[in-house]
Amino acid sequence: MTPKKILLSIAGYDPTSGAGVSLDLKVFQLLGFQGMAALTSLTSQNTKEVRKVHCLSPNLLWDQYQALCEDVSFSGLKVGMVGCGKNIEVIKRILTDNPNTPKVVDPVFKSSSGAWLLKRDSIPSYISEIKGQASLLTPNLEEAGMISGIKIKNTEDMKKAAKSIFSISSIPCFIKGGHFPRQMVNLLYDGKEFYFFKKEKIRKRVHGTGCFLSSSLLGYMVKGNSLEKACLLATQLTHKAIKNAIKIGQGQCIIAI
Ligand code: PXL
Repeated sequence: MTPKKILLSIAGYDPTSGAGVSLDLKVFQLLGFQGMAALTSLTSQNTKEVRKVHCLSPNLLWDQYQALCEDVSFSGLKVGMVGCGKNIEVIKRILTDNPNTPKVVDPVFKSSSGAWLLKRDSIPSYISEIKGQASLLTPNLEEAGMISGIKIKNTEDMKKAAKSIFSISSIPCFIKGGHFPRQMVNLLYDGKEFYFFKKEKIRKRVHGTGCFLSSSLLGYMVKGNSLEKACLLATQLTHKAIKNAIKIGQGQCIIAI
């Protein structure tokens, strides 16, 4: 039996398992990988609201990473919620420690229920610290707007924002456009070309769709797909997951896999 490839999620813990490391681990498993995780933060939340973010210390994050990487090698890395500005430097160290590994950075700034998951004033330093150190950045429309300073209302604005994010970060950019009111369109900009990925809009409030899209993207990249093909496959899988999402509590639906 060939050993399973290992993917590492560096992210926060959501006790509902609707987002964060526990969702990432499920997505990695779904795609045939062994998932491992290093926690940046714990949250207190339910399907209705995020009540509190408890950021873990940079030393603890580094310790978790060190223990794993002294033992196993990772075929891919995903960074989700950083938790607080003081973890940015360790995240950068982990990314630079894995120069030839596919790395997806999901710049998670806010929860779908509106809570800040990384303070606004840490955003510019986060992007400049990780400059050139990942294979793909996966902001949603609001995050892409915050990074680029462009208010995104349509697909032309999306292109401008993707170009600007690439020039700021030196990282290819996949903007998740699930939050447009009338259409669902994602955009990849690899530094040369734009690729759009469209699906019909599903009118459902689902938690964790951004995490799902980014971790499935990493999985498809590590399976050897081109960036464009990985974006297509991840868009399709996420669409299916949203269709199948269930209302398990009193708030948003969660992806049940
Ligand atoms: O969906 C963004 C997100 C990511 N990671 C964690 C979260 C959330 C949103 O609540 O709690 C841990």
